[in-house]
Amino acid sequence: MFTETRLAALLMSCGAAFAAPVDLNLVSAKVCASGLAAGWEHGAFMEIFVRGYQDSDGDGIGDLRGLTSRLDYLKDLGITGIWLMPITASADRDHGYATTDFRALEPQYGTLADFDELIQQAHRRGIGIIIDYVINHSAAAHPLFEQARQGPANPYRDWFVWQDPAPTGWDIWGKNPWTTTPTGSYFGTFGPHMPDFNLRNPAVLDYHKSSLRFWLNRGLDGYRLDAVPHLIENNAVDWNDQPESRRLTKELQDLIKAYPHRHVVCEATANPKIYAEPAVCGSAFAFGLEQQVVKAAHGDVAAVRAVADYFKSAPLTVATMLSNHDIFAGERAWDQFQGDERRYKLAAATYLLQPGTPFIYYGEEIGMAGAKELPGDEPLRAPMSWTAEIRGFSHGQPFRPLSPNAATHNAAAQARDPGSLLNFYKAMLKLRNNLPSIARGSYEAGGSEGRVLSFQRRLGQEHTLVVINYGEADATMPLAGLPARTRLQPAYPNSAKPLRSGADGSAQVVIPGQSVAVYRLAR
Ligand SMILES: [Ca+2]
Ligand SMILES: [Ca+2]
Repeated sequence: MFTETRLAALLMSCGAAFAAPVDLNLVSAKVCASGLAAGWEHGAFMEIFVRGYQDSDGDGIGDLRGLTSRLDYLKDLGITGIWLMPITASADRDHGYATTDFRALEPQYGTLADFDELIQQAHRRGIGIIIDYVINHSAAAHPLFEQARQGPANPYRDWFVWQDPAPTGWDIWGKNPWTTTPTGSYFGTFGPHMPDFNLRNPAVLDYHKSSLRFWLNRGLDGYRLDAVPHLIENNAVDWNDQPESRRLTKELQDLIKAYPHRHVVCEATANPKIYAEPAVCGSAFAFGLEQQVVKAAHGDVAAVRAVADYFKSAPLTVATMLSNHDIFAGERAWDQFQGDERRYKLAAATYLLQPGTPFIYYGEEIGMAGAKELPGDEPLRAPMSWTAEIRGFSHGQPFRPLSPNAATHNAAAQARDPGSLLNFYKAMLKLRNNLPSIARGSYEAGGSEGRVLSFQRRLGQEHTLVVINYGEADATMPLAGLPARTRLQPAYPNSAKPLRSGADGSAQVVIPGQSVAVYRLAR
């Protein structure tokens, strides 16, 4: 039974260091306070790879203390949320998706005290932190899997998916997901190094739920749930996005949101629009949209139309992006635009002004290029280019070489240049943070005319109009569906001329080539 003292202690404990082990069966979930105001999750997020962000102790590896020291940069940029790629202990010692302990930090990243300090300092700046959680699989080096592979009699055998002999007919992205060992065959959607958990086993699910609570109880603001359409498989044909996986995702969303002001976003490549619905995950990355945005910024007329139409059928709760840490979502934006900053800015404006929660990939805001000579997807995860030299990231030998354009495109140089990508991102985020209709309003009158896109956003009395011309030539865009005889005041850029709608709610805007304009409608 809760006494007021007990309640007060619990409220205080969120985000503070714990003196004693946490009760993993906490009924207290509903009273664990948030360090953030309601609605914080509608701001822009930064996706951060801790290993590549900021090294604080000279070992060449980014860490939590380093990240904490960069929170002022993120706040100044206008970021209100951070997604950390896995920070739990991993076997890969790189991206971190091969987990070896779901309740311990990657030792190279720091201590639980560092984690608590990061959460506190972020909250002090109005920034929330969500972390990656990989429920589908562990590393093959996870102690529980090492137990399971000892044989059918091991108590943890049924924590993973075993068959003997391996079934036939399976093909996941061109590969057989079954791996044969001397004691039987196990299933791994993403390969032999990442065995899938048996999420039909209630003990496994309880273990993961407790692990999710472990971090929430410390004051964490939510999760990015990895690969959720792969949680549960039925057979060689019915393995992707099964009804059981959707139901389980909803269960996890409910657990997390039982804590106040927590946020959940899912990686669900199979069906982002469905997973973004409240009935499944509540938010999911809008995979596919990023390709259309890049094409539109290159002037592809069909893509401009696709971008105009996207939010006519997508929930406004999707998470948008230009690219991320996975190569299937494209190269770093710099490489996709071959350094064409005008097109780069148009793409950024598109997803930062449209609905959805935008996730900026660290370094994107300064035009960081991929380190192309590296193998696999490593080019996407170079150390952040804080300055022209590596010293901005680490005083030691960095774990990976700097991005090839760090000499010109680094945070320090970009901050000094008024026309830089960094200052453009800042201007777009300022619009988002100052105009609630842009951050969380409706999507109305979305349309395109050739290479020009326009749409309106509305929240309560606030009403905004966004026009983006992806073409190189100036263009005249006819507008309809505006309130009659209303003045449209430029919100961006300051040099734009005010507009006025006619008695029939129409207007015309002349928009220079490769530019963006935002207007506020007078009440
Ligand atoms: Ca370090
Ligand atoms: Ca699975």
